[in-house]
Amino acid sequence: MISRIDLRGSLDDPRDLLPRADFDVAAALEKVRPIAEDVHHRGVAALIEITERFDGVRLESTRVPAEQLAQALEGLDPKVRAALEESIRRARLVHADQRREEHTTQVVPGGTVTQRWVPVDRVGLYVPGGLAVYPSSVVMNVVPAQEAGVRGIAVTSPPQKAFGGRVHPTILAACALLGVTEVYAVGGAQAVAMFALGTEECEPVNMVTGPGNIYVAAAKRYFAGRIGIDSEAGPTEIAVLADDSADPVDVAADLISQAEHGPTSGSVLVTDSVALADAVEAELKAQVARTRHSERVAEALGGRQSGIILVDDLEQGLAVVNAYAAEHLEIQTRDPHAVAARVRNAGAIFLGRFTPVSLGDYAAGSNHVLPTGGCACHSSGLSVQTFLRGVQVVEYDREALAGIAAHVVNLANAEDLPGHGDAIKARFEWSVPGA
Ligand code: HSO
Ligand code: ZN
Repeated sequence: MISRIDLRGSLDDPRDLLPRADFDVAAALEKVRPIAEDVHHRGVAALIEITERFDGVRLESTRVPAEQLAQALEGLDPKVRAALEESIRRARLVHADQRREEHTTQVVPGGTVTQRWVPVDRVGLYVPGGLAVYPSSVVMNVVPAQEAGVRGIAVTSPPQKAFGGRVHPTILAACALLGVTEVYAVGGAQAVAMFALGTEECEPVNMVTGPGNIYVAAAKRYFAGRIGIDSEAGPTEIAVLADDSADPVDVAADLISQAEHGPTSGSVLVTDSVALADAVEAELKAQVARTRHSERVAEALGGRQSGIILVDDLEQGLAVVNAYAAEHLEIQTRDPHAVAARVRNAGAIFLGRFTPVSLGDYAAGSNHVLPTGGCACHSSGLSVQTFLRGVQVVEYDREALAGIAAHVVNLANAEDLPGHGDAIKARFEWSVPGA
């Protein structure tokens, strides 16, 4: 059911041999363009029509009324409420620690550069619907934005036909628990267009974050530049780097846990132990048969984006996981710390037997909005930093400027931009010794 890729003895660059999902954002851009244009020209009327077409729901308004948020919180199962509250508490602890302090560097006496960190003014946070509902993603989007000090926070999520055309009540309840009052019942590319362009019912935002389907990713790419975005999220993936000390039952359960997101999710085991590979494969068969979403799990595990990769040793295993740059990387080896210290590319790393990815999905305190599809080699998961802009405040007094004036004038001349040099000379009666 899951394919095997044997890299033992191979000296090739593992990059081209790795299992990877097809996620052609560029192709989806074509579908996004008319949606973006329609929302641009017709605003809410376009959103209502597009939502009817794609979600089968006729909205009266795109904005979720305050009473619906209150009702959802009232109706929330107390066990789910307690779990969400604990998830929020832990996420706040971690994200509050990511805040950055203003820092001043004295470059020379009288010359300073201060690095300030300023939150984005207004953000639009996307919470996916689809095969599952993700109240946990409300927490993972909202908490870092709040801890960064973002003042305007709007959340959007697709309306659900099965819930009377409303946003899923647990998502609404999560918003209410977090104190978010501005919520929209719009999904897909049209939601990103709504945030980027603004409508009669929604002020435009400066930044959109959060995972979504390929059309959400394409819409983020379409509007990037006009607005800030986080990385384009593709299907979820997990890689497990394991030696013969790993428990095949745990490993199989963890591979299934992320395959459960949908048929395009990627689950990859990298191991130097054939015995473990055999045992995990047998366990997968047994566990997939009894897991609730066995059909989509089987499809995900059997897809070209999943596989068991055999390597000679952990050294080669590290080369493989660094090339793969997994969204989630579990290390199930005898000395996970030593191995983790050598991982360069991963969205998040989960160490040892008692740190499964699903802990991180809900309540480790870490963020679960992470770079997928190999983007972990250049991007980070959501954090307070995502929502901060660095602004440098520069101040030199007369002596400090005099001390560097000749160098600036000479560099300006070297670039044939003498007006730049003149702006320095003007401060010193047009005479700068050494220039
Ligand atoms: N594994 C997903 C997040 C998630 N899992 C939400 C369950 N709920 C992407 O990191
Ligand atoms: Zn998950």
